[in-house]
Amino acid sequence: MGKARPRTAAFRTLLSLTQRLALRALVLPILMSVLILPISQALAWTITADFESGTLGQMAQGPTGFSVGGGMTQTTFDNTRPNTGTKSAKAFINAGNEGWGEWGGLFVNGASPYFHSPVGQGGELWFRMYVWFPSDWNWQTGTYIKIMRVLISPGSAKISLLANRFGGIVGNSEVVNQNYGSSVSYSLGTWQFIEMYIKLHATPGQGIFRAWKNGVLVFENTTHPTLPSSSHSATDLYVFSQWNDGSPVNQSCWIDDIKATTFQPANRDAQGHYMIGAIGGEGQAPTAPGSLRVAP
Ligand SMILES: [Ca+2]
Repeated sequence: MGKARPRTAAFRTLLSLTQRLALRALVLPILMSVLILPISQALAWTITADFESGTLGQMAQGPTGFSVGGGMTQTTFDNTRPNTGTKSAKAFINAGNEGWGEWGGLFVNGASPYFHSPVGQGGELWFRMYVWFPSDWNWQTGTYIKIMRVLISPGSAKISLLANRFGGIVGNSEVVNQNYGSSVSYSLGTWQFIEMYIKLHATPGQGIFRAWKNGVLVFENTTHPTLPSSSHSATDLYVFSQWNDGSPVNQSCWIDDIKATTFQPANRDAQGHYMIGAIGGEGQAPTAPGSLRVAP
């Protein structure tokens, strides 16, 4: 971090006093924030994806999109319905398809361009996205539709936000084979932001799983473990990925402004729980789209 300030005398002379003061104002708080990070957050990171820099019609992966190799074939950079900027990702699913490899995308642990690290016992993970489902969206399914997921490794267990066939928000943990119901549905015909939070812990009473819609708590569970063992960790993040029993019709939705972080956000919900919340209100130092901010 200290290298952020130019060191050569020649360079210093190019900086006006005002510029130096501005640099100091920027760098000092960052240094201080790193120094006071607890050891458990030593590898804290933030991922952001706003889909602004990709090629229209191409798979929505790479800088500003999903991980390289984590894109899905029918989910592309699109400029017809941005939440912010001029682009978002249009996620198409074919009638009769479950959408795997087609609908959504992954942030893969250790993969370019993010290289985010696993989140283990005692760690906390926030994961938010904006999503727009059209007003004639058809939720039909015999079971559930995956919306946002966190992979627990090693193994294949996931902690997820699902949709039921009425468009209701349902939580699910494959760690403890539990569903968490809610009285809240995904909205149609408007942008909404959906967020999940997991405190990762293998001890009952120490793990936490929460979800919000538009910054309002949808459900929480504080009694079930969120890891199978203390040596497991959260690794990959999924958007969509599988429509159990297949989509009833050809249909597209849009996603934008994904943010995932292990830094404690400044925002809180009405109950006082920390959350990322709405874009622009995250209360953290800005992070460039597609970047990964890692504290040493
Ligand atoms: Ca965007």
